[in-house]
Amino acid sequence: MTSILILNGPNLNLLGTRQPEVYGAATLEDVERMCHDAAKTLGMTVECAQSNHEGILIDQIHAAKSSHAGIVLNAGAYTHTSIALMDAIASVELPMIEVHLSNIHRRETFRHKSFLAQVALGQICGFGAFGYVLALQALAKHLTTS
Ligand code: CA2
Repeated sequence: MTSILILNGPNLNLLGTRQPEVYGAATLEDVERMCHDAAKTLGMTVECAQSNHEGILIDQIHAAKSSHAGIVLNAGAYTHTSIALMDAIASVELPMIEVHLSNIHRRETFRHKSFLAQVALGQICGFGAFGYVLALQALAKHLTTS
């Protein structure tokens, strides 16, 4: 069965504990449960991981090459800074969809730049936790038509 890696970056382990007006009320556990449920409906499976460390995220992206057909990535603030994560995604040549809970384009200008967008199949932002479900739907469609 097609497997997708759901990878969350720094501070996203704090979801649901603070700033619900920005990131919603769902916890990371809620988000991961939504992903498992959505994947089941789409005939896929997901593995969920989160790290606050850039190098660990890079290792997880490298490891995905041998076990996953695609990646849903919310790299948190590394989105706006990390050429290393961009290179890691480019190196594995897996379809990646960039997800953000908030609409990064309506926020501070430093959040408008994404180093990941240029190696992403697409970007989904502003729909809260539902964005992960949309990303899984888009990956399912991509993987069956490409
Ligand atoms: O909107 C998103 O999903 C972000 O990737 C979230 C990042 C932010 O740096 C990006 O610009 C946009 C921050 C995640 C922090 O998450 C927290 C959640 C609850 C409490 C504190 C932080």
